[in-house]
Amino acid sequence: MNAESNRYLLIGEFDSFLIGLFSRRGEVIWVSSLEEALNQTGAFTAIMLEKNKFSQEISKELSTHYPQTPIIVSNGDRPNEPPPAVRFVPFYKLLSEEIEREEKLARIELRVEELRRVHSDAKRMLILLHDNPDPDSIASALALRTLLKRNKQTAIIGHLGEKVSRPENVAMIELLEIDLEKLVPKDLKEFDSIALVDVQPTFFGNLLPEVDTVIDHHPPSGSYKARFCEIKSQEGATSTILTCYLRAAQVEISERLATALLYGIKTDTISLNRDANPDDIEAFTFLYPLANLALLRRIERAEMPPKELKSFAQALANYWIQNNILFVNLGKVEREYLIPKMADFSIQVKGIEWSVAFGIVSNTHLVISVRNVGYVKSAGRIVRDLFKDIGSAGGHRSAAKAIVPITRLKKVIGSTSQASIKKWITEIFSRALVEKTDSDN
Ligand SMILES: [Mn+2]
Repeated sequence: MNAESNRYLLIGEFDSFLIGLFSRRGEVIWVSSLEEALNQTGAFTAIMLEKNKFSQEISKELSTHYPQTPIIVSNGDRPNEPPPAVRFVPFYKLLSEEIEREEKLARIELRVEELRRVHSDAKRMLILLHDNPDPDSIASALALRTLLKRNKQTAIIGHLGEKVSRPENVAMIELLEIDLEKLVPKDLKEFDSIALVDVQPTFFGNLLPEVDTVIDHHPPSGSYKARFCEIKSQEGATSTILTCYLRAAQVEISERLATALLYGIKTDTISLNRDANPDDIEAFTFLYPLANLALLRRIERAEMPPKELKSFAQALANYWIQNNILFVNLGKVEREYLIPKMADFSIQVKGIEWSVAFGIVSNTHLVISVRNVGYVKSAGRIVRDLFKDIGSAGGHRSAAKAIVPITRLKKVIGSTSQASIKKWITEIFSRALVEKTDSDN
């Protein structure tokens, strides 16, 4: 937000340096009473209320008068039943960058109130997902249900597609005890309101010209009517949007919900590598300590079906070694975790210093996992040097990973055939690792 457009309404006794601080961020209107505050014209970025001025009544009057304006109470203790969109911020935070975060959260909280109003009259609502429910959509639905203070009787999570079959998604549904209903189009009439998460109405053709809510991170698609619409295509996952909502509304996030949301962000951003922005990272960092990581590992390492075991074994049988680097090409894989698993396995081979396992995930990305024995060059630095300009890459000393979109790969090596990928990977790693070793000595 730029300083010229910021306007702050400060009510009460504030220290002059606090006033000074706010003047640097925008225009400050400083008043001492509620009457004066209600006499102002124009809109405000935020209202700062000194703690002695706060009461439920005053905040109610202010939010009626300035309906779209966050209210921040300085140094106030949070009452047991705080009014919506009022935040209680310790004094020191008013002096720091955190005040901008608090303002942002307060603005989001106003959006949450709007969203809650849209569904407040519905006895039984539907949270509808796309036809192939994935972790991001399922987690977002759970989060929306929690945000709207509903349960599985009053908010049904459903989809119109086939039965979920992808092993991790099945594991997620089972281990987190998620009730997902398979519906047919005529069922849609049975609900008092409909919210779409991680998808937009146009996905369903002409079936849903009008819905109550749309929350999605895909680019805006076509035209439709929605009473509440939040499309944030800059976010890597819908789970990020909902995590932000839950935080802003200060809703307690259970371990189960945190695990689901963390997994949703992780899968949609390929572990924060694809299309992840600072909001995704912030949501991820916030959820991480709340989630059950043991459970998450069980979901991610959902049983390996025999078909996968076979392709794993076949890929391994065709390994090749060059300059003490063991390479394995997994070809097209459905589940990304097979690639790091293969790299981990291959580094155990005697005499090998590096292992490089790679494969194409969801037909869209080449994923490369690199391991080393630890006393050589940093794996993280090697992959960053090799891939930072054409994809995302990172890691630490002995383990690293790179992701290259197939479209970029095609531009770089001129083809996306298995043979050319294999040749390219072998060449660039051999060159980089031999060169690096030489320049070390
Ligand atoms: Mn998504």
